[in-house]
Amino acid sequence: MKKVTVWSLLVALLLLMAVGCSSGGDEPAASSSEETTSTDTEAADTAAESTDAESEADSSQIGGVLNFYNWSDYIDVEIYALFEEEYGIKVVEDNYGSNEDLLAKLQGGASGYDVIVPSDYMVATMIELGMVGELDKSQLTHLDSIDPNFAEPPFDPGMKHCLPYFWGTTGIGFNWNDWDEAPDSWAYLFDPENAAEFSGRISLLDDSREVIGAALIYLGYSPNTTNEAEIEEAKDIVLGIKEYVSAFDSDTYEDNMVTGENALVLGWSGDVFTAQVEDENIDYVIPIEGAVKWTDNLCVTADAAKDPERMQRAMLWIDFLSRPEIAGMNTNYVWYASPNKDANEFIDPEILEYEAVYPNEETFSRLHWLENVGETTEIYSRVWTEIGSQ
Ligand code: SPD
Repeated sequence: MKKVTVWSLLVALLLLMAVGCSSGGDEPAASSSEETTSTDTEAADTAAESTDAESEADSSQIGGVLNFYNWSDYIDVEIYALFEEEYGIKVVEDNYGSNEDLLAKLQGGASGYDVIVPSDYMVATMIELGMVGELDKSQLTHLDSIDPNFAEPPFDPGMKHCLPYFWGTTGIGFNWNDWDEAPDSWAYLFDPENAAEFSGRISLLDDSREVIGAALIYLGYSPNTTNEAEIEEAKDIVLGIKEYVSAFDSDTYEDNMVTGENALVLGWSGDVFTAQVEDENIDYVIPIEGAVKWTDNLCVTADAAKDPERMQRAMLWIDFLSRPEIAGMNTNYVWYASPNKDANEFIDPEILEYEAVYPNEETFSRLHWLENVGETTEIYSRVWTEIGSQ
């Protein structure tokens, strides 16, 4: 259960009304953005609206199933009902906990997934391996809504394969009951003396690049280093606190913060805010040494892209999630930042002003993207296995 504010209820209600009014009659389906369009560009908007409406009418009630492979707790499930009501397409969701799990599942032969949500560096890997298809941009009607900061991703030039879905950071989740000041350094997590205080109540993400990356940043190195000695040093940092770590977990760590089982976590921003709903003493900090920032992206699997019906459903789904009002509704639920600039008017102002969700420029400058490290991936995997087994 995610944060529910008066604002998000209001936006959700407006959306439900818009979809309710648009289905079932002779009128073409209308998205709620059409109802909130500003007046000074009325003529252009009206033209755009009728084009939108026509394409929605043409493609309405397509039917069938779309298989969505997503991170856990990463969508407002109300969106499934809205999409199904408009297009008759049922979305079936399955979850993974890390980019590496996603890759392994697809490489293992899973061919039924239509839309997947890899992060930045994994998009690059999947493009290289031919595992994602190209988008059919003629079906995507909200490309202009993408914030220019996200519209030229280095891992997918020209957004040829994927559209950004959410972005966020990886930092430290904690409980104010344990602290007078926020633990704003990786040393609070990675220095064994500090970690010992929370023995058995520390959780780290079950994610090789994130855990090793945080340790590398703590050491002053790049989280994308290809220097084996630096990666080995990072391994020793993680092993140095391993006896105090209760779990490597990317799915339930935030729930375990609420129960008090976890006191200190390496976690993703929005997940920790979920826990904050249940306990206002739970908080999240981006360490002063810097941290990882990431973008998760909506991509079509290569298998789906080869099948015109699957491709059509995939494009409709990606386009639907990119509607500003749907993207806004989604952020209001998951508390991850939206790369859709036009969604801002639908996002609860409390979220937009919350610097842990939308970091200020100074903090942003201390954040690093994870990149595809090519052959060094094998070193990260080996080190990760050693961390797990020692
Ligand atoms: N609960 C969903 C969290 C999704 C976070 N994705 C993060 C990817 C970082 N590499």
